[in-house]
Amino acid sequence: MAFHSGFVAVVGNPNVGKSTLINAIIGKKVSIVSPKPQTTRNKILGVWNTENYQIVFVDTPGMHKGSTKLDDYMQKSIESATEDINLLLYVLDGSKPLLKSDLKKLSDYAKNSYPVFAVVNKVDLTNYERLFPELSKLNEIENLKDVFCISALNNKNLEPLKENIKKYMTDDIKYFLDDQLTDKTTGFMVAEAIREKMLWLLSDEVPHGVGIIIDEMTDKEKFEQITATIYCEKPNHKNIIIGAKGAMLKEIGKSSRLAIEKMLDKKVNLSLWVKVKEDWRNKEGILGNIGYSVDEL
Ligand SMILES: Nc1nc2c(ncn2[C@@H]2O[C@H](COP(=O)(O)OP(=O)(O)OP(=O)(O)O)[C@@H](O)[C@H]2O)c(=O)[nH]1
Ligand SMILES: [Mg+2]
Repeated sequence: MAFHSGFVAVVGNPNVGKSTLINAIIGKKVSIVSPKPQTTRNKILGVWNTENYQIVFVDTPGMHKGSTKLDDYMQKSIESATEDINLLLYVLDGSKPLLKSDLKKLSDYAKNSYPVFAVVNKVDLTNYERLFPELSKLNEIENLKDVFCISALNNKNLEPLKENIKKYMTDDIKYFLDDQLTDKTTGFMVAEAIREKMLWLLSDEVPHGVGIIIDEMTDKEKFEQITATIYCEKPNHKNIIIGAKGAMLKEIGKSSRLAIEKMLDKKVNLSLWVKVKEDWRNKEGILGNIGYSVDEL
């Protein structure tokens, strides 16, 4: 059988399960996941290799309206993710009523030259009696190639989706080496692992105002020395991140370290520092330093 490859952009509202879906298809963790919206901030490529296919998934931030420069960057990431693709997956949360705005965005995407699938996720949280009338609304969208009902979290119904994705992979170029899982650096993955733990451990706006810079990653043979600075927006956020007698920072450090050790398959010594940079999400310079540079899109 001939070799085929291609790019699949994955878009949708925040928190619908885009990153969970990509991780489930690839079978490895490429993109962080949390119950909070706006978990993904970058365009992240995740490579799925099979014997005859190389399929590059493009994870994107959830579509949302926001006023900071970081929000602008996230919006631009979505736009640049849909350039030169072979297929687009529009992910919806099947446990919630279908929004008019979703139907509008879906039909706009369906007007493009690439094929579009609607992927209704989280069907484990609902029943088909409720879902069917919603699905009929999707059937009215012109040019929509197909609709899939899945549960990314439970790996349910992924096979038909995966098989149909393959049908649209028409390139014959190997874009990535077999062992390359993503376009991102190890430093980026480490910073994301820390941010993921913070999204799970901290509430409300605190983790949304967090940005991480890896200051040092040194191979010390028996372990990896990693030093990172956590930037937050306000002095009281810094107090929350550190916690009483440093308890929260200790917890963040421990859970991040375990995740990073698993990722690097190596012991890790993780030193975390917390600094305040007022309103950094609106500061071009620091945005670029933290990994949100528009020039790199
Ligand atoms: N019950 C259920 N939960 C799911 C499913 N898929 C994802 N989730 C949960 O939904 C939440 C959001 O998942 P993510 O994968 O981070 O969603 P996302 O669309 O990438 O979110 P953003 O990056 O913020 O746009 C997490 O708590 C997931 O565990 C599913 O099929 N069923
Ligand atoms: Mg995501």
